[in-house]
Amino acid sequence: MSKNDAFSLVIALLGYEHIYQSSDPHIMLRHIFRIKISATLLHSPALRRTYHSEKGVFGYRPRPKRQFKVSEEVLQSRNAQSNVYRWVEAYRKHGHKFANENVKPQGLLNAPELETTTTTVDVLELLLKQIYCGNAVSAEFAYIENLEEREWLSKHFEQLKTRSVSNDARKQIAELLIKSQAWDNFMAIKFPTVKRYGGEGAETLLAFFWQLLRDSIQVDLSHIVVAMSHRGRTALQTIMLNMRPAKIFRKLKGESEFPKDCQAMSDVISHFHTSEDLEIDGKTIHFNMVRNPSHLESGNPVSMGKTRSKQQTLKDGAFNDGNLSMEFSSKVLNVILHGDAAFAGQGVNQECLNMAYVPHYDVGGSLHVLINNQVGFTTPGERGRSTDYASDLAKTIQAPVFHVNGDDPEMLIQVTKLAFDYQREFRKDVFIDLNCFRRWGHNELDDPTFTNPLVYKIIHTRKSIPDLYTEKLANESILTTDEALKIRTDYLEYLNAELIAASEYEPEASYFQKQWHHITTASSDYVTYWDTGLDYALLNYIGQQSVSYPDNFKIHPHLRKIHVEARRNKLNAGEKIDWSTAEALAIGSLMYQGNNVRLSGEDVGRGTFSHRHAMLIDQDDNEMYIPLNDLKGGLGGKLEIANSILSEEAVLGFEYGMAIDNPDNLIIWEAQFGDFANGAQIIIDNFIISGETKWMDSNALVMLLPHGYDGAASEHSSCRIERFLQLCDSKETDSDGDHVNINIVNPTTPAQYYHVLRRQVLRNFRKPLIVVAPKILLRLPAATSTHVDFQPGTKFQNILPDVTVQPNDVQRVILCSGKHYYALADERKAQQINNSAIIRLESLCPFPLLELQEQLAKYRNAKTFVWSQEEQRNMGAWNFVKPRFENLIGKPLLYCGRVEAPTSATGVGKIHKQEAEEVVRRPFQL
Ligand SMILES: Cc1ncc(C[n+]2csc(CCOP(=O)(O)OP(=O)(O)O)c2C)c(N)n1
Ligand SMILES: [Mg+2]
Repeated sequence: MSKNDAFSLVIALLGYEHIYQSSDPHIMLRHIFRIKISATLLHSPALRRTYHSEKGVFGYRPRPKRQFKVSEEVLQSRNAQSNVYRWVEAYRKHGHKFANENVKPQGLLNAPELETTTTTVDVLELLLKQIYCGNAVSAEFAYIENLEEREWLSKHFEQLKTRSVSNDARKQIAELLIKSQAWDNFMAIKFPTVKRYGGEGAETLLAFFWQLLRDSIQVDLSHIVVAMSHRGRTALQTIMLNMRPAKIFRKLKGESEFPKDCQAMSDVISHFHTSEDLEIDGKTIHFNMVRNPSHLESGNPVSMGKTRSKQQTLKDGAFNDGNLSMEFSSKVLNVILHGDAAFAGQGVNQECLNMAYVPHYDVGGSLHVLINNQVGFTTPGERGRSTDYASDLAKTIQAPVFHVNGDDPEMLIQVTKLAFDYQREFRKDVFIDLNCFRRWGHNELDDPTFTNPLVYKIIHTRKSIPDLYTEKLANESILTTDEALKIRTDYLEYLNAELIAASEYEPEASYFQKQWHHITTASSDYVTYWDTGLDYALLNYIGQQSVSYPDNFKIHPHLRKIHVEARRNKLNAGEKIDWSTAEALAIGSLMYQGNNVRLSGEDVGRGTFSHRHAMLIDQDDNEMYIPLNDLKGGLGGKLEIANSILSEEAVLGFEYGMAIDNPDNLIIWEAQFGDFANGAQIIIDNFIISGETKWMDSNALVMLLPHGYDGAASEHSSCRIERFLQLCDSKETDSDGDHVNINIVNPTTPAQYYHVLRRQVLRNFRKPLIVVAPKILLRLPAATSTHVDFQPGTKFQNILPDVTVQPNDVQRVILCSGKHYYALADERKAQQINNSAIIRLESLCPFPLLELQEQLAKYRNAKTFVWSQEEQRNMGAWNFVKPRFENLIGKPLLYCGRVEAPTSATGVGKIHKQEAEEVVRRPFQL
């Protein structure tokens, strides 16, 4: 092929042939470069995204752009030996396929790039084979784009096998492995029917934690936050994390893990959590292992959120207001342990990884370990995933993966150190894929040979990892067989003593301590009321600040009119205060009082309905500005605006993790439309709804769920109120107290919304809050408040009474909730009806019994009681309100609303209109 032909081919391949007619290849090349340069210009920071925060905003500082160059000398030598260099690179890329760290995924053994015909490179080949295709470890990082990282990884990985582990460390590791085996043996004998999800086959994991703790104290970390599923969890907790075995034994004898006077319903042993100060080589580090619900991997985002909350509380990393050059935490590390099947199978992992480097969700990289026993329940790898390795998802965020043979604890120690150092250096996620096995059936009670007979033939004839390792140390005269035996017998003796002690063991209260010390359990006997009003002068200042910006800030002209000036006028007049202003007043006033507020969800900064504008964007340079963070005076709370990735499960899990960590931060998550929350159902069911009851983990997480039938068809109309009502533990036959598991409100005025938000962190107890949030009320003139609704002495009202009717005239009482009220009120006015009262249930849970009784007592002549809703009969609050009304008020309640349907709203405009007219007309006619 001639030179010109070659260039023509390149041009054709690049798709430029329609532009380049020139026959001179050099001219063509210049054109190509010019095109590339202009494309680069388009990617300049100012134009890269629709908005950004290159200068940093609260909770975010841009990751630094590091300058990296391979030295001239190295480059020259690589150029001179380009074939050899390519060949070395091929080993770096493909070596893992031939490494023998354990069973290889099928179909990997192919890499012609590794072949060579020269003999002069024999020594090099040997070395490369040893490093990249060895027995105990292999690495994948060739897909990482960043050259500096690749260079760093090859350098450090190539030195890995030259490092050694001290004999003292080896003895300590052997002790951990022996204890781990003894723990599982003891449990098998004493509690043969318990599903313990033993660590047998993966005992090496303890070596990971041994090294992790030592690395962590070396760099002065103060906290490690860990998510971990069932496998080997209790062994780790009892052997390394100071959990008294008596606590587990007591539980297995049918008692609670909580003190006697505690109401918690509690959980199984493989879900126990740890919050413990560990002493390591004279230093203290706090180890927090988050709860592990049965839904595998769902605790991962929770641990990320908890990590970030701790970073915030410690004013660490981007939260450090003194050291403005700090981007990353220096104090708190997130560690996540996965099962192989669950890691590949559960979508929340993709969401978590996708979130890893996103501003306001970045925890500075997590350290991951896959406990890869190469089976999930009965499912082998090739039926459990489409990828070669169980860890392949890691590649989506270019995280390096180290595959380690679980038979080699010393290699795991080296790799742990390498992974830790990488995480510290680049503050990115990194994975250790611990190839191991599972000695018994999934939960020890079932028989693995039904489905995996051949593998289990091998497993049942091979020695255990602890036995192999102690034999090795005995052969090297580092730990004698007698010493190993003594470790085991001493430990079994200790476990026996703990078993006896279990009947006397009294668990200590581990809740409402440290940062939670001022929080208490809510009363189950009564509902409390909280004065959440404030002087209007202060609110006016806060409101004005919420739409202020620096002189040189170029605001969007339309926004200046409809948002900034409109809000200023409303505040000055003290009336017609709308929803988003009330929200700003609630958030700003909490900040003024010292609470941090975090608002997270898709597009929350602007707001789905373009009503919030809590962040403003400079029209000249795309920079973001958050007015409330420049509040003067007050106690300095900050607002974090976290525009999230398009995920519900991981993001809500993250926010829950933040909310259980610090009771003084108000964490608000907003769904784009209410029923998108169903993508986070696992987080809702297993954590938010039940976390306090199971685990004594209170939280005041707020979920804003836009709801309301407005012709936008099924998914956008309903937040599925009925589901949340089904999930709450409000009583059907008795009055509720503050102790209900969640608060569900459907506020109809901005002031009500303001009070209910403020109440969240001003009370002395914490409850998750579900807000059935508005769409049309955001701008409905009737749905506005005046300054008196915010003044001291005002509070959230569980019911909004009817103040327009003469009580004695009332023959019909219509109960409703939410925006439907305004349609009913309009209809009553249009029909000139004066014998019907309309009562708004603003709180659904707790059910506002007292207030309802009080209101109904006013209407002595009322004979008809109607529940009116716009939702279908099998949806909305009807099925919740009916039994409570009839049981507790003692009168029959009639239904008025849409008929039963499998979907929440029609997609046909005309039908929607007919239905909408019908649901407001009929309550007055029944
Ligand atoms: C979300 C979810 N789906 C299903 C299950 C039921 N289940 C429990 S353990 C398990 C297998 C897990 O395999 P793996 O992740 O490899 O962990 P291993 O038990 O092998 O350590 C399954 C399917 C579950 N707990 N959670
Ligand atoms: Mg597994």
